[in-house]
Amino acid sequence: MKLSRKFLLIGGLAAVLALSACGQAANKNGNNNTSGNGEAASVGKKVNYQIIGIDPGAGIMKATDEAIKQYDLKDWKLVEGSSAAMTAMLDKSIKKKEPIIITGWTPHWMFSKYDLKFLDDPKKVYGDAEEIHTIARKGLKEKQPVAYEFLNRFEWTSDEMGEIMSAIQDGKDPEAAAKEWADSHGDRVDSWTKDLTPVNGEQLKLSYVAWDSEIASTNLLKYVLESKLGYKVTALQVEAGPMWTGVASGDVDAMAAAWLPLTHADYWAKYKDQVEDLGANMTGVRTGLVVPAYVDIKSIEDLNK
Ligand code: PBE
Repeated sequence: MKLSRKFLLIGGLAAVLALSACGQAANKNGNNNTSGNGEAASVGKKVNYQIIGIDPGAGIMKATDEAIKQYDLKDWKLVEGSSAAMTAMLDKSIKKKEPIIITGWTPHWMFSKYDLKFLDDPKKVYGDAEEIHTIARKGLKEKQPVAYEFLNRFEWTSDEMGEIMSAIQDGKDPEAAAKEWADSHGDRVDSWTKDLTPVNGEQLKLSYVAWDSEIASTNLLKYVLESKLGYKVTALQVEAGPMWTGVASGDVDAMAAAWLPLTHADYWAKYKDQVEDLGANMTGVRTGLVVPAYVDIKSIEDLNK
């Protein structure tokens, strides 16, 4: 009887000590802004431990699942949606100056419209600098040599893409924005189409996903193929999986939306033998977790607090 009471007492004392140690640690973190820990905990709570994602087929969704594993973000959920829904939520949060965590990438107009930052990714789950590649169906070179050569030459910069993206964001129809850009950048268009003899209304199919970056590039390709090279182009807006399978099966002639080596690594591994890689049309692109600059955390590691 006496003995067990003593144990209870000791046990109780240990619990009190442990609790007070916890309390101290919490206070310390809460008061210490430079550590970011207290801030991170409240950011998690404020955003309901949700990362706002996009369409489930996007490579960035797979990378974010991986980030949740590798950074041990057990409490966190990745929310599926679309690019448009994600940017709408971003806009709403920024207007209220509330925290939000999204899956983001550059080039994207959101970085010129808002003050945003990528969270550091010390484990490099989102890779290093990525490239956007143009991918053609096998046999396009023989069947449509003019389109093939144009697509093979096509490469531009993220600033150039940004001009079309911002025009679309400002309310311009994507086809009109692409036309306006091409018409005012004749030298760039010439560098891709020089000495190519236009065809006579032949059909060409491109596939793309409704990611803002790819809406810009695909509309530009369609406009140049039609206005300079005589093609009749169908731009099929699909999900990421069908975008790849379309080219692999030969139903689609090409797409300019392959983010490599990491973002679309799974698709590439699956289809690389059934497609032709025409190389990078843009270099130095990036994906990751993005927050408004006023959110006081720095790294994905800060989410695990
Ligand atoms: N993105 C934009 C795509 C590729 C282009 C980064 C959202 C993705 O994650 O698959």
